[in-house]
Amino acid sequence: MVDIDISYSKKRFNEDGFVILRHFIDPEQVKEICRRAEIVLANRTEYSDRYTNITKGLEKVDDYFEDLMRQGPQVAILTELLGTPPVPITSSFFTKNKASEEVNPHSDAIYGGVIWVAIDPTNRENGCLHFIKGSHLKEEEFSYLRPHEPNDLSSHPDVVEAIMEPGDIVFFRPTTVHWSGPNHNGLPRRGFNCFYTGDPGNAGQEKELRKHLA
Ligand SMILES: O=C(O)CCC(=O)C(=O)O
Ligand SMILES: [Fe+2]
Repeated sequence: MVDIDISYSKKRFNEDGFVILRHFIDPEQVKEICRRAEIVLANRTEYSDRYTNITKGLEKVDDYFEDLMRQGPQVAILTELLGTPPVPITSSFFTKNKASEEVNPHSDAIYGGVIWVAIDPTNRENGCLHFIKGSHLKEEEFSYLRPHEPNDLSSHPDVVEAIMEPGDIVFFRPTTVHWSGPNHNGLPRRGFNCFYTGDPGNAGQEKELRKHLA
């Protein structure tokens, strides 16, 4: 892990609704996440009706992911960013092999925080994440968005392309609007995500909500 300017990261997280930290997960751990997630994917028997490319609940299949959600290096940072210890809900793997596997603009939930770790280099060509800066402060304006409904926000003035290298991590507020476009060049684009709620009182509710969101 590299040196982190926590007050700058907090500022970005609070003002923009997300912050990217470079080289956060060390290469050996990125490989291990990928190796174990690929095993879960190879053995899965249940598929989401809407998405072929999202596998949730990795922690139910492999305790490694339960430990990583609870004790990984992201937990200390997220605690700082949220000002409260995050409550882990689920961890997921997002692949993107076909151009059709788009995740349309959406927000994830109301409370807590989300992390997404790049397993492969990701950019516009293979369908990187995009965020609308500051959208977490405009919940009403974006409340119509659903991950399965196309809405083109690509020319929004506050859009940011999250170009990332393996081991880079993005921390974002679940209310920050985000999406990922088509994979144009077919290069692998895998990401590991953990979703946390910030308020233990909401854990059950958020788990329910998370079932329906990307
Ligand atoms: O990786 C993707 O394509 C979408 C990720 C996402 O929606 C999330 O991490 O909440
Ligand atoms: Fe999402």
